[in-house]
Amino acid sequence: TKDRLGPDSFVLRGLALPRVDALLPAIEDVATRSPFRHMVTPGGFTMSVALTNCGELGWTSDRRGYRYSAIDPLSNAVWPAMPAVFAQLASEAASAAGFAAFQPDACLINRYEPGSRLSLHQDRNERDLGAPVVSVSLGMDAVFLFGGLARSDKAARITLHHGDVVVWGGADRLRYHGIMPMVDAPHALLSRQRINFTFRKAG
Ligand code: MD5
Ligand code: FE
Repeated sequence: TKDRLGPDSFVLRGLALPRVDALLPAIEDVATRSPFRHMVTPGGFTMSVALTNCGELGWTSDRRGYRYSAIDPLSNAVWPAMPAVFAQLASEAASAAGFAAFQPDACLINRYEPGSRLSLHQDRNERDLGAPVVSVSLGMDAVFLFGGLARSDKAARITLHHGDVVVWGGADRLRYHGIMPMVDAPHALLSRQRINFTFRKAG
């Protein structure tokens, strides 16, 4: 099913389910070369979400700011290539939501554990804000906060389940959003984890 979240955003419920068996080992391969790590924000806080990246560019944070980089600062090498099963899913999801010819050059992989959260923020480090963001949820359920264009706008709460794919574009691309603190409710396949990966056109 396809639920509309906003004027230009959609949840494609369960779209990733047929590919889970291929996605999990691909994530393992990425994490072997560029491990999940907790980055520090410019404000000096260590993120409760652990992250890694694949593709040409990866999102990073440190005391100097947020940026996309071709080099993983932990391995000092390029990020792992985007696995084919990732690119196929991103393209299928973008098409289903009405965004043709989506060619992401970055994939940020977030790992949540019980208690992890992502406070309200906008994603605006990508060069082309006309391109959508495609996000895939695996493992434990999460409560997604979907706000407005001002931080103080009231946020709607949407539960994202294992296998759901969300596409944000157009007028919704710069809306504030976040993830509520994760409840400890183990998932059958991923146990006490939620993995979310987001495809972006960053460069
Ligand atoms: C997550 N991650 O579940 C979310 C999914 C992040 C992040 O927010 O920055 O890593 S992506 C949600 C998203 C991305 C871009 C735009 C909008 C939402 N939006 O306009 O609401 O780990
Ligand atoms: Fe975000």
